Amino acid sequence: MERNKLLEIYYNLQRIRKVELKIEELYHLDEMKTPVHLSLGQEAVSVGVCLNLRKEDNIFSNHRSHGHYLAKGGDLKAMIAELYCKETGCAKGRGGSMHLIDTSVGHLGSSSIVAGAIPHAVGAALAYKLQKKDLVAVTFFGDAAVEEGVLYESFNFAKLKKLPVVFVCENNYYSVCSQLSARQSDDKIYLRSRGFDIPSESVDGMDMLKTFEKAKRAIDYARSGKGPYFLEFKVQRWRAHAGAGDSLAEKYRRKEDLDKKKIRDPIQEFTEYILAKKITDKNQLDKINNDLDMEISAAFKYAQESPLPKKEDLTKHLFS
Ligand SMILES: Cc1ncc(C[n+]2csc(CCOP(=O)(O)OP(=O)(O)O)c2C)c(N)n1
Ligand SMILES: [Mg+2]
Repeated sequence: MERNKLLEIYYNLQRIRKVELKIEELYHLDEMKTPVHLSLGQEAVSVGVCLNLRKEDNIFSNHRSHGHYLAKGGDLKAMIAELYCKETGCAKGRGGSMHLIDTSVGHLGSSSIVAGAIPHAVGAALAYKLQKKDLVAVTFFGDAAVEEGVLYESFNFAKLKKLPVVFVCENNYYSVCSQLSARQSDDKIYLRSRGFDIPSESVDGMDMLKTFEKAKRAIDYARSGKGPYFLEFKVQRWRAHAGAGDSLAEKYRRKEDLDKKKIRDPIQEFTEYILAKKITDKNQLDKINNDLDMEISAAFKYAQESPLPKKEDLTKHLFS
């Protein structure tokens, strides 16, 4: 991979990581009046998928949405302002963390309804096909969405019409506090599309390069007119299901999730790789990180200083 691409990946990974660490740091102040679902540990999937997309391609996301929004190029200030429920937020303060949207960069929205955004992506892909556009739609969802019937209806329709849609499952083995093993008879989620004759793969989502490569292949496949593709990324959710802090962790986590030796960091692994390959050096990475810190501080300041929506406007910009 080219040097610039590797640095772009590093920048995007660190941007998501640092933004979420800052959210976590400030969340206890209770100024962000929104639930938050942090994707710390899962950053490689957002980056690997979105950096293979064009600006005009569309993504559809779920409640764990910050990484998807940022990697697709969503405006950072507008995202943080949305978390503070301010008028300058990307959903004008009406949506909060689970309803991020930035149509200018092809992020057509997150939905808090588990599996809710899957048929939206299929609909977008149908539109591309009817309009003869060579665009791709991607839908991100978690392992709990595999328990929703609409996923299988979407597989069926996408295959029937040979639509350019890539289904991306981030399998972190949890639905809130319920382990996958308590909900499904096996963990081979990638096999679920095979009954519809949709090709699929299970990928180590903690491995940045593998994630990028498999996402590229799936997106190229869909763009070339061959039809839908399904990717399951196995990832680690480092934090609580929602909020900041995981006081219940000991009660519901698998032993291996609590074993420090088994916890992996996709960013650390990737950083070690680019340093070992002499793609960059520590000084250059420090500069990237300092610039990110400044950008993120400015975004929080902007959000904190932005006005709340006016009382008389509260019923505007809503739809159902
Ligand atoms: C249709 C529906 N059922 C239940 C919920 C409550 N709920 C919110 S998040 C969640 C678990 C989601 O787990 P998963 O899809 O694996 O994503 P993760 O949180 O692990 O990223 C549930 C059950 C919901 N939002 N929507
Ligand atoms: Mg999950």
